[in-house]
Amino acid sequence: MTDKATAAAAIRRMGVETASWAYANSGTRFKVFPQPGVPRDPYEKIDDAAVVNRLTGAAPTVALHIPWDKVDDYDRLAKHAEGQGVRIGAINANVFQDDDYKLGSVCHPDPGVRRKATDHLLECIDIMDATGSDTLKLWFADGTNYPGQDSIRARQDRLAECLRETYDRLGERQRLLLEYKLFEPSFYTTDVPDWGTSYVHCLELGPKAQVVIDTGHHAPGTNIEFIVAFLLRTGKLGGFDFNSRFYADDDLMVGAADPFQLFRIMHEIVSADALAPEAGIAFMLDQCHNIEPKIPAIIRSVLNVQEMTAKALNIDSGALADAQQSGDVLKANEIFMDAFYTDVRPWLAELREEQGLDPDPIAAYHRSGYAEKIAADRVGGQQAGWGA
Ligand code: PSV
Ligand code: MN
Ligand code: MN
Repeated sequence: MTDKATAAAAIRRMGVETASWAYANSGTRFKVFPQPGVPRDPYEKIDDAAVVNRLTGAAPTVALHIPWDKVDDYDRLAKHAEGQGVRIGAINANVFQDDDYKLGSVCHPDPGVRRKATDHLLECIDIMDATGSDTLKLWFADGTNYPGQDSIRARQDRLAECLRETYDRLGERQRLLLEYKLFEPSFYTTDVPDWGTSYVHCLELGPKAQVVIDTGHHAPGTNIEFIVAFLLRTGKLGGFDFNSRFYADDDLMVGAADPFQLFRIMHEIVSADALAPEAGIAFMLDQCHNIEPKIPAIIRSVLNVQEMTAKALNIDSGALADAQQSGDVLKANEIFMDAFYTDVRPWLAELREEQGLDPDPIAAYHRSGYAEKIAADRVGGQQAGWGA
């Protein structure tokens, strides 16, 4: 078991990255229900992210999505973030919303479309340079809908070529994270459908390329913590897009559908000593708050990650190792479950008070008047995906 002081220090240092698009209006393909007070531009998204960080003390960075967060002056945007006490996190590229991308982007059969897509990825690295971001996050909607539609193998070659050009443009302290997703929007083949495909491309590219695990992007029943353990062991885990799923890419709040899974994932992180920021694992949220108010939902998500991490830190690792070594299956499982069932919320509330934070960040948000203020000030808030 990590001693209390060490566990407290680990929790205090852990940062959860929130996503700019989660502060904007979102919905399903059936309906977007607009909410009062949502940001009208990237500056206001950063303002909301800063509120989450101030209340939780645990969300120091915010991811951008280009071109949804396109601005004229990225240096100014980064300075605005800094002034609000947060930093720009991963830059998410978007090569899925133009008409040109109907048959794919970096895997498209037309070299002209691949050029356009790759140029966008390079532009995202320029934005990293301007904002101080060290992470390029790539998710490709590429794939096919019908057998015979395109060559599966040629598409892999095209992907590798575009990734190579992008990788070679990365600066010394920059990296690329390649995200996989089982299906959707393509339904027959997806060009990066699983961690294995992502892993092999990252391996070919080099040390600055790593896999990002979006917890919602797997087949039902997939053992995600196994993937976490495997990638950690090989130094190829770059981070997470956390969210919850009941069916597919539901993008619900992390820890809502299956807190036990989140605990198991965080146990792999803790036991591999990969929690500290120096380990380079990005704990990002990739969620959409379609019916619940966004800022409190994001606060709740940050707290859920914190809670399952605290439980993982609470595992009696010495006793667990002994039980494992002696083959005491029941004891090992009991130790594991004990930590999961132990309520760490009072301890986390104490920690917050020690940091000068409100022990209940959601109640503090409701008391702050911020929701009323933005509802009055901001008229015509953006939809996630605006301008793209
Ligand atoms: C689409 O599934 C997706 O949710 C991916 O997870 C990306 O990370 C995100 O959109 C933003 O592009
Ligand atoms: Mn994602
Ligand atoms: Mn997704």
